[in-house]
Amino acid sequence: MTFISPNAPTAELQALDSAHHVHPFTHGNELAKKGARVITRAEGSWLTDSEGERILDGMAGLWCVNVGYGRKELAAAAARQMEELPYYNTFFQTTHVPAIQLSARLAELAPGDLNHVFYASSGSEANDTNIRLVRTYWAEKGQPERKVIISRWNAYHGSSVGSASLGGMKGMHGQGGVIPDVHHIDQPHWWAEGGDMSPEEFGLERARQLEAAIEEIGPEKVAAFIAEPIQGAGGVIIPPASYWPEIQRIVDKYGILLIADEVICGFGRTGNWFGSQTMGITPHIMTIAKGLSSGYQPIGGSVLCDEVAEVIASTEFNHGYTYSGHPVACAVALENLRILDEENIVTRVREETGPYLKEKFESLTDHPLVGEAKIAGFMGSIALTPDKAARAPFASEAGTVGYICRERCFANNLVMRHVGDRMIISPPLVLTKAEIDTLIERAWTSLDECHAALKSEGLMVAGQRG
Ligand code: PXG
Repeated sequence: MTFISPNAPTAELQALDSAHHVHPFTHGNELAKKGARVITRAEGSWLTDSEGERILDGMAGLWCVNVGYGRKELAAAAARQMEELPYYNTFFQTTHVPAIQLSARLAELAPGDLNHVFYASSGSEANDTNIRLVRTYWAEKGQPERKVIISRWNAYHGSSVGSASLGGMKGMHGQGGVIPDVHHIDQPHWWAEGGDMSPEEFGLERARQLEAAIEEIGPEKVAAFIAEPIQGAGGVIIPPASYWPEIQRIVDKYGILLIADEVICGFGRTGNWFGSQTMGITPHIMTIAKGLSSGYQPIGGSVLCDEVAEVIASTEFNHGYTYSGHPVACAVALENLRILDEENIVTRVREETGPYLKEKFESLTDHPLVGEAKIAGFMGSIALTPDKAARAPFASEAGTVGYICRERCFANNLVMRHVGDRMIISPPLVLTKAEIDTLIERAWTSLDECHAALKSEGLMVAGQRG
């Protein structure tokens, strides 16, 4: 057997990685030329790589490490549970204490009568659950023709074929196809698509596409509308204030189910326990994952309101995963929720560090490359533009400039992602004010360097607004 020391030289680790490891959402041959960055440790909001560099993690991993890295209580909760009961399933009329405890706690935390949890190991699995769940719900209510789920272009709901079909990422649809009976409407992305409308007019216009779609498909065929309270992977798109109230009105008018995908927005990210609270909406189902365990264990789920749970309970629900309600994952999630609560992390994001970050983050609009900087709680994005007044995109292929900016961030030891030519942050919720200052300083330096590179490469050229 090959023995690979964790302290092996970076180049050796990279060579083995590219020889045997297929990475998600990665062009394999390009990565092989460059070598992956090898992360070896992490503490608080800081990563360490195999070269010993300390990197500020402006993305909390993949939007998930809400309580920060290195929490020994979470390691201890996992170890305790592994010793006591490392695995048992929740099929066949069986349960265990961690699943009972976590479900009861989630019922307390979730708004309104969202009191029932079906577990999965990821957001993708949970959204696959939702597809079967809403169709079963309507079938049990005697309306089996209600199958269509309406979603939005540029939404992200997961990577399995079912959940990616709900999502609105065309690149994913193109590889492997989509399932039937999913319909997409446009996203409420005012900066890029709002034209000459005010944000409020545009928000209403986009919300009313839901009503038009329901009418076109036939209200008797529509099962549900799914959306992230704030789109995350699509580029942190905070909808105009007019959007969600109008969506809620339409959902109520037609009596369809509202699924709020809280995989990113949940567990404090927007300054409340759930993004639905921040946006003032009342979903029938919430998708959860990521911050539920702060990424320390793979766990997700669907949280159901009383009525949906009651209807589903009236039949045998032919659905489940080996790891639905995994005891170690549940124990870690429960401990994570205790930390979020007892250390007032959510309240701090809402009342203290969130407002501080907002002020600093919005000041990035003073930078010549930044068209807008929008943030809700601890999820924010900036639009890079060659012409602020025109809200113009770059003439170069979307993502060219964002990639250059992201590479500058990496070089300055800051993880800030790009989605097209939008830069996004979603840091651990424990980020301190001093670390917020560091994040903003590094972002500013990276923007300066990106700006200089664009000028020297002749890329400061405006294209046509979509
Ligand atoms: N819903 C939402 C809103 C998500 O953001 C999922 C579902 C799927 O969750 P799982 O656990 O199956 O990955 C997500 C995941 C990115 C990125 O690059 C975003 C996600 C996952 C991976 C990468 O922004 N979001």
